[in-house]
Amino acid sequence: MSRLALAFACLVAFVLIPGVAGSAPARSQTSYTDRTGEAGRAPDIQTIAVANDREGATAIDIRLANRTGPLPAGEYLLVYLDADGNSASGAGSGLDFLVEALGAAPVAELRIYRWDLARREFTFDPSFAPAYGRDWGYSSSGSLYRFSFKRAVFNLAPTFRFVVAAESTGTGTNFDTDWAPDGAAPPGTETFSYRLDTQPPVVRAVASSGKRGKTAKLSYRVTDDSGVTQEKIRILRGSRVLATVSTTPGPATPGKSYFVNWKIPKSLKKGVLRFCVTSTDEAGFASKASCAPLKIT
Ligand SMILES: [Ca+2]
Ligand SMILES: [Ca+2]
Ligand SMILES: [Ca+2]
Repeated sequence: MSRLALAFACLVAFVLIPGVAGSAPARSQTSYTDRTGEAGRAPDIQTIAVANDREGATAIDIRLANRTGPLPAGEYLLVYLDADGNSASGAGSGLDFLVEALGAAPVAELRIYRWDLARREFTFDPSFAPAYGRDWGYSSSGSLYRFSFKRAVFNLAPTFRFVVAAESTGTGTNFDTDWAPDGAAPPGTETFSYRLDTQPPVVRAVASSGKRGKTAKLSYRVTDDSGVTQEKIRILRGSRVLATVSTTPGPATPGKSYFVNWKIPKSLKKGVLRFCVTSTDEAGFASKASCAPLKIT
């Protein structure tokens, strides 16, 4: 599968022709969708996007279909976390923590609750409060509402699960709630699952060849725990970089071969060059370089 070239730098006046076939859509995060129009008076969850960086800082971005700006008083956004990824610990389907943002424009009130096995309820845990703003936080921008936290705050398992709820209080105990996923509504058992990107990609360049004046396919294999990477390919004679090709983010599927196109200048001498591939994922991890011969005929 060809990789789309993002940009190129051209040294010694070489011409680069980026690969054009089989482009993959860029993906910066894992996205989840919820129905709209089913929330009653509650904030209506439309999409949720989760991403993490290489320090383990994780963001859950909730897009609401029917709200913009800070939530008003009486409305809540709730994120339940199955932090240990173990359905046997925690409430219901295994939910260990509850992060609550209570709308009270312009500044929301934030609280973290921990599942209390003895009391069979989520109990406010004030020990999280001092780290607010440093290790975890909440913000909103337009119709996007973000919960963010470092992995260590909840000791997140590599694959953790979560549920989002949006609530609006009516009179007395009269709540409207939008659950995502729908099947999480009590006594539901459904959750979303997110796999943290914790490992750098592994890339292997594969010996390639091409004729002068023609387009060479520079081949490689790449895998990553996120499934999405982008590559930088350098073409070298000795230690001298003749050209560089970069790709846009695309799938990194085990067992698949990828390539970028490089137009070999007619003036290039026959012989064996080298090309080296490095891969980065969207969390910011970088692979070691892998190099292979590039035979010019
Ligand atoms: Ca919804
Ligand atoms: Ca659990
Ligand atoms: Ca990774």
